[in-house]
Amino acid sequence: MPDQTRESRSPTTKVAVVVGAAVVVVAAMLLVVLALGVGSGTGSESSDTPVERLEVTIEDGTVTPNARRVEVTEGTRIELTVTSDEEDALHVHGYDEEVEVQPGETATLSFIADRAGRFEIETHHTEQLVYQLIVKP
Ligand SMILES: [Cu+2]
Repeated sequence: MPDQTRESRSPTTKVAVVVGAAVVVVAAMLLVVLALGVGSGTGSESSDTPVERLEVTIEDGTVTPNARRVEVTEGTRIELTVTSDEEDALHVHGYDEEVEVQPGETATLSFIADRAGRFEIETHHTEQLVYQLIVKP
């Protein structure tokens, strides 16, 4: 009889069943999270993404480097670091990425060079051509 079966189950058994079910649910959720985590790691931007670090220094009105040619392949992450003793702005033409820097501070700008071509990186206040970024397909 159903009633007898239910009564024969001790409260401890019921708790054990509930806990067991909860453990299964949590384990399933963990698997999903792990699967998603691994999936995103192999996405468009993984740890394999090449990185080109470019430094810019503005000191006493002099911008370094000056029109330096840099070649990267499409998909490279560009990480620009600007150190300046005056207020200025660094502009990546074509990608239209811009970062402002305050006197005595360091500013960074990071973007993926996902379009081939030749792009000028210049300062806007001191108006100097800093880099010529060549992005190869
Ligand atoms: Cu500009």
